[in-house]
Amino acid sequence: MQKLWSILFLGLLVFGVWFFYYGMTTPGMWLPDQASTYAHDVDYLFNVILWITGIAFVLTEGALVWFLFRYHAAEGRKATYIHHHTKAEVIWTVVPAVILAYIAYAQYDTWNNIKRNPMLTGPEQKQAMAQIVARQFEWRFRYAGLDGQPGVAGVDDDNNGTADDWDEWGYPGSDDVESVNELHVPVGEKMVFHLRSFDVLHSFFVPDFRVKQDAVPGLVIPLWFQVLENQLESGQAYKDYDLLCAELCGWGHFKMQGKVRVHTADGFREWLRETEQKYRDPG
Ligand SMILES: [Cu+2]
Repeated sequence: MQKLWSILFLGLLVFGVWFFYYGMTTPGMWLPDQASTYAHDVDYLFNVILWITGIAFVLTEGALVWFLFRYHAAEGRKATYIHHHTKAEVIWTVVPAVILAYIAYAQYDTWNNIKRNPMLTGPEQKQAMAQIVARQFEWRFRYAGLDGQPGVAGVDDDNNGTADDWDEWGYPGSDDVESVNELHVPVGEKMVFHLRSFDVLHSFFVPDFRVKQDAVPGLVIPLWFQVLENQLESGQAYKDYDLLCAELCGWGHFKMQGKVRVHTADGFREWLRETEQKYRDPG
């Protein structure tokens, strides 16, 4: 019976490793395109952690199989109960501690670049291109417009990341525009966004960009990304990417999906101009 179990667990080990190998080597089954500047760094960390956990899985599962196979009860032996083993305890404390310390060290630059970039906070912060408002169950985007200034240029230009930056939306003289479930951005530019929630927790998730950020009611959370120039082939006007909500936010969570349309730099400005024109002259 123990032999059967050891074969079963060995099968799980072999299947698990094969399944990962199959996924990694089959086009379209593994990670999505690396479409943003930091996608590569995020994937590197993902792979580092996958290898560490993968090796731990093979070792522990292998040990399980070996012990099942080698020490079965049929021989009439009793298990030994060991109460205290300093050497073993030191090993299983130090090894994970070293691994965790390494992961903390390895992710530091990437985390800093994505979450604590000077573009987002402090004196060097960059003007947000748009505000993203998540609500049950849609995404709403308000763009600062061609003047790069939410509301009316010259009025409340502090860009301090609070809601009031966007309160002048629709004021006379403002060139801000809005879109729903379709975020328009230019290729190759560093862009900052202010993420807010209208009601509950949501999560702004663009898999190809490796962007995932919770939207929290009451907070204005800055985020940034830069789409790689090579995403648009020459002559291509735009390309669409999936946008999802990655936080279970209610019954309609499943339909809280949209797209990010990446334009050429000129095409994006043209879109802003055209959309603003429609606002001014709806007929
Ligand atoms: Cu949601």
